[in-house]
Amino acid sequence: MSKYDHKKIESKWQEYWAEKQVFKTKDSGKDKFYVLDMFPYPSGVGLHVGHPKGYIATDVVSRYKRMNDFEVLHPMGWDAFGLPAENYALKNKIHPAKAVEINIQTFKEQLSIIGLDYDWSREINTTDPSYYKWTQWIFLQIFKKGLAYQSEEPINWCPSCKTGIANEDLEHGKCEQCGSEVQQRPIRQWVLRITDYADRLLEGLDKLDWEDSIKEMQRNWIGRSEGAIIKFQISRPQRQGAALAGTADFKFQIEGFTTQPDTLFGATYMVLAPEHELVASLLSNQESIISNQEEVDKYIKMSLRKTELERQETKEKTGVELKGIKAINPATKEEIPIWIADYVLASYGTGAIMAVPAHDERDFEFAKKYNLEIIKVIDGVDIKNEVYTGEGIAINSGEYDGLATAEVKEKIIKWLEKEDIGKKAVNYKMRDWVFSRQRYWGEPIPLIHCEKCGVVPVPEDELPVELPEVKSYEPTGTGESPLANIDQWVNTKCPQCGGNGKRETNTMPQWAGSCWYYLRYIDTENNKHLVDKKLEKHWSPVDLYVGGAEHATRHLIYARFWHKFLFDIKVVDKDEPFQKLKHVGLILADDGRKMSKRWGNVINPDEIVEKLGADTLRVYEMFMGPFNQAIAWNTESMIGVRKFLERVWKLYQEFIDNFSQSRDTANSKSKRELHKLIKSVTFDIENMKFNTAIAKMMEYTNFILGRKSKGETGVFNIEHAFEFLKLLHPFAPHITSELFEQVQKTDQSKSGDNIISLEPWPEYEEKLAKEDEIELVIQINGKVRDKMKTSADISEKAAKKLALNSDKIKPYLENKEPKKVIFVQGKLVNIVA
Ligand code: ANZ
Ligand code: ZN
Repeated sequence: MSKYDHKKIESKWQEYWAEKQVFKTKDSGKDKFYVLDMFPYPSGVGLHVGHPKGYIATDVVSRYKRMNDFEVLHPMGWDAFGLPAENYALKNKIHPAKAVEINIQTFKEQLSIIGLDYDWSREINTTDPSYYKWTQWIFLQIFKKGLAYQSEEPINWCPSCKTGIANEDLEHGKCEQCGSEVQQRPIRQWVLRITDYADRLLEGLDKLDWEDSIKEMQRNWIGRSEGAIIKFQISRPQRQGAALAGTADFKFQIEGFTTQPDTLFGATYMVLAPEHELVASLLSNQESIISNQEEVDKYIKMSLRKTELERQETKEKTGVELKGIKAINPATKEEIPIWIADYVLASYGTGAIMAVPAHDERDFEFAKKYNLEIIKVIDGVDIKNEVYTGEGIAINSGEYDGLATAEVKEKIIKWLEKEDIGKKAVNYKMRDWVFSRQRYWGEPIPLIHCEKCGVVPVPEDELPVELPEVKSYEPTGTGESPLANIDQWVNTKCPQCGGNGKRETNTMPQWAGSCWYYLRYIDTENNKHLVDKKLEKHWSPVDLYVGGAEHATRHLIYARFWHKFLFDIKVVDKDEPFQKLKHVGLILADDGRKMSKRWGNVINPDEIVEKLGADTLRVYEMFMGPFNQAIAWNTESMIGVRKFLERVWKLYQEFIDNFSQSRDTANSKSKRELHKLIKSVTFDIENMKFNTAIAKMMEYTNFILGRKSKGETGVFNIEHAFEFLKLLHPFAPHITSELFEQVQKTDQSKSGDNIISLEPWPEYEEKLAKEDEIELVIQINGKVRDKMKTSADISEKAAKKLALNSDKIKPYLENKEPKKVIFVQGKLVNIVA
């Protein structure tokens, strides 16, 4: 009997697949299935065992779909621009382009030994000029539609990475790349109007087959709030004895955004963010309107030193009253004090609020601390809190008293609009997307600054604007990219007037290339269009997209944004790119921590492939636990998987050695087991429950071996032999290819050179696949009190009788008639006593 030599088998089949181009996507006219991995960014350290988990899963699905007669598109490529690649290159003193090339080589080798069925003829690399030509092209279309603008607003500046970064690239207020404390610096930036798409990004979620948790993260990130903007007039109270009359020409006002206009009668003070422009203009006013200027100045300086996050997180609220002015509550006509406090953020809403301490916790805390008036305007009690934040019936609200919150809201907004002192408003947490970086390793932004014409797009036929060679790609730290130092490249002619122009030297952020790569896989060679219209229509949307939950917001929002834009300009046919999304749970180290060089707990897939084989690695990673859950590595359990494959190998070797028995008719028990297995493995793969699919195949193998060892005949014939291999094939493609070939060669009745990867998926007969025995659960008032094995199609009458006569049940009934007995076919009997 031959030994299971995984090395020989795995390299044999990997070579065969590559040479025969078995997995090349064709134009076959079959139904399509597009299954996509989030392409990796090829880092210097290579893959650890966590990375391939998602790739193995898409490979299982891809192989399964191909066997189900779909034309499958399963491509792979490299997301290679961006800070990590550049920082790695700087550290190792090689050009980023060179570093990327080396790293891709390593990654590709590591992936190839796992036996993934990618169509490598469609490989893409975001740093390839023929690719980023189209990234630039999309940017130009966005620019031409007025959705890209320059801004000088202060943004986060990382002093160590020496570049501006978007809010969403911060981790707890620090640079995500290097952990440095960021500063606020005004730098000229290109910004994309993603907020124009906020509502569509939100609504689009409803029709997507995504996990709820990820949809919820997107909803929170977009953060849509409905409410009103209300204008409050500012007055200067008559000071005793002072000649400060004449409030009539005093035209200042404050606009506050609120989600609860219904609480207007309870607004007892106002708060401005310290950066609010009104504060600056009041302070610089010659009449010295604010009487405590010094105190106010000091407070502003102090709060500017804090990051937004610190401001939101600090427990103890602080603030200063702006003395000398008051606001007028438009509903009560009362004068209320105006404060500045840094718990109000300048970047949200209008940067000013009406404070309702009776019904808002932050306002309450603040009012308590500074002794401000608290007026309840909604009737209700919160047992845990002094503040009532729920809905209820209005009180202390004039003509609105007695009405419910929703109604008050509506009526007050109507009144505000009629009186022209406010209007309905929607606000988003999401900001426009800061889209430029002051670094070398990114797509150049294809614009030219002309003294006469302003900003002029590079003509499309001159794309790509290639990254020039530089002597030093170190960041300059001046707020300009290293490209700014290359005069030859920077100085150019204006495409519009022919005069002197300068190229834009900012580059695009790391996220740009991944915003549309899934479209390029459809048509990688096209140099006339980003993607051919007909092909795009055929292959879109991506049917299944798999990747890490860390991309739940940024990548998946940016890509949806660009896709919707491309839909609007009629480049793509559908307005959402990814129909189904599944997220991969992390693989943790065996110590339960994240795998990291820092902890020295990284497990390398190459070693496992070498020692135990790719099939063992693949089956183990799919068997570890539910696919989307984090789970710790366990070497023993992996060895268990290897033993399973060895048992399969042995089963088939014996089968081949005793091939004359292969035509035995299958006995009925064995037949049923096979059909049940086909049904459940099919269901499990469709639902990405890979672990249970594998568990059932293990049970099945044990069943067969057990029966065979007892000398039973008709347990495992030629039909079983082929069908089981096909079920296992997506998970363990090498060993199953080899065994399939061996069985075929032994079987004289077949011509014998089919390969299993292109065989049809097994079908099952429903009546054979039905469970014949079940565990009938017996409950009393919903609590499980007994379980018993019965036939699956037990009748209602028989099941009830069985339940009522159970020794475990009788004591609960105390000889009384139950009120009701409920029967669920195939599952349970519930007795209501
Ligand atoms: C009055 C009010 C009464 C409020 C009440 C809440 C409860 P979301 O849901 O996040 O949109 N707010 C508005 N702008 C703010 C800013 N720049 N900084 C800090 N807080 C701000 O929250 C909107 C609510 O947060 C607004 O509604 C406002 O307080 C506050 F019983 O106005 B509310
Ligand atoms: Zn010009």
